[in-house]
Amino acid sequence: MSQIAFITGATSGFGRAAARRFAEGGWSLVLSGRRKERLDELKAELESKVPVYVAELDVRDAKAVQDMVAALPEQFRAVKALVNNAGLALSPGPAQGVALEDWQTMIDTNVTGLVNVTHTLLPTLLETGAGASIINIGSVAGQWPYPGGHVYGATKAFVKQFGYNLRCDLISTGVRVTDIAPGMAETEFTLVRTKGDQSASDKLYRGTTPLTAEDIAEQIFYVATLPDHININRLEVMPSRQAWSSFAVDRD
Ligand code: NDP
Ligand code: 8X3
Repeated sequence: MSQIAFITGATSGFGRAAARRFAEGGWSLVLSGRRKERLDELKAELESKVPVYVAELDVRDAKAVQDMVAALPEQFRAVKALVNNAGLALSPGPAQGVALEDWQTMIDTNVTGLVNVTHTLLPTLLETGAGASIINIGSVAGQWPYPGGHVYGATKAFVKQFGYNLRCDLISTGVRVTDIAPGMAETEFTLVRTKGDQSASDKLYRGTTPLTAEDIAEQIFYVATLPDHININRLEVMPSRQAWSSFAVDRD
């Protein structure tokens, strides 16, 4: 059985940590993202352990995704685990102040991008069959509304429901589908969300204990390496120092 993981958004955060975790587990890696120099650095770091193929890829571009998969060298073709991790949030303020372009970027990346990659790799995963996995990185924001969640949370709700619906169709194929839904985790996520405001990012994580990229990488690897007959449908993971809060009430 092939042991190849295909990870999108491997240049940072969960994706990069997952690449390291799969390498530790002896899996071959197909890694993508838009920042080529970071991909090259990661390849240099990991290729003494396992075979690594890297490709500069913007998941929003369906044709680029198809071309990249079609160009995979033979030894990297039989993908067993697809980790749909590439994604982002933008504009953490109220919906009424957000530029349309930011909503579109989130939809194009978190929804269209994830669909592009899944559609392109589905035939490969079906060929791999029993034990293959599609592991989608959703979010607590796909389940729980919060102020400033607007389109970001809605894209992650799509990720969750798309995965559940895929499971219905893939039931007899052996291909598993999981929505891993992290809560607060310290990565470059908030830096991206605030368009480069390092102090806002530092402030969000200060004085508490967020999840780390490695915590989520461990969950991704766990899901991918479970016995073939087990499908985790959704894994919601929060820091123990994060929880829900009360309903908001507008008062006079
Ligand atoms: P990072 O910003 O650290 O990493 C995001 C990754 O996504 C980068 O590797 C980036 O690569 C890639 N990416 C973004 N846009 C594109 C694109 N158009 N095409 C290809 N790759 C892209 O954040 P995280 O690691 O935290 O985020 C990973 C996933 O986890 C996202 O889907 C996010 O929504 C989700 N998540 C994050 C949480 C958190 O608190 N950190 C909690 C819950 C979910 P590059 O820029 O090089 O293209
Ligand atoms: C990112 C985590 O808590 O900002 O998906 O929604 S949170």
